[in-house]
Amino acid sequence: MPQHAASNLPQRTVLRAMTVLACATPWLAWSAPQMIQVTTEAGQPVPNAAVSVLVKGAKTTAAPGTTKEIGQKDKAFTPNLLVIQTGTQVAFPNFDTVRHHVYSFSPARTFEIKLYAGTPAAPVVFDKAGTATLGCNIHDRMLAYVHVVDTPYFGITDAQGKVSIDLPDGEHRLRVWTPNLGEKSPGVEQPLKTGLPLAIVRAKV
Ligand SMILES: [Cu+2]
Repeated sequence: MPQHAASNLPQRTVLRAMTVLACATPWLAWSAPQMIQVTTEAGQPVPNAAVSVLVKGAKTTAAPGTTKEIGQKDKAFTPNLLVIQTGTQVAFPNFDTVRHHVYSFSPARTFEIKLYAGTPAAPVVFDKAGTATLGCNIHDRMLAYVHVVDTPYFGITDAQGKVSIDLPDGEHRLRVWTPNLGEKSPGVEQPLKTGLPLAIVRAKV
């Protein structure tokens, strides 16, 4: 009988420790890939849509030094839509032999990188949620968007309008933004409950 009680004790302690850990860090527990599909109201898949998921308790800003990139190649931005977490810095390497002059007049992030070749020395930090529209002073047709979100959970839909995001189990808020909505729009928001093989978002985007 004493032997039985003794062998039970460590197990119970471990269980209690796991419960405490799970309660203290709910956003780390039970993360799993959640497939999401964005469609129009008529059911047509929406490719190249920015999808972000707001999870209570999750960190709003990126780890210091987080860096992403928008290159310029063949007189185009690549990618032409970048989704990043608040606090991320973006580098703008120029892979063309011609010079570019990248700018944004958007309230989310106003900046200008005057005529340059190669990689400009300093990346641009995006420290506010929202969308910045990017252009080039030399090449009017160059256009890109940096969509900045206050969550580490985000992605961009593929040709089928689908994106897989690793999410903690639970009920969250999902937000979809596309260039059609314009930079002033925060995006279309709706609830998202994890667990379905495919969460379909029908929205006017
Ligand atoms: Cu240019």
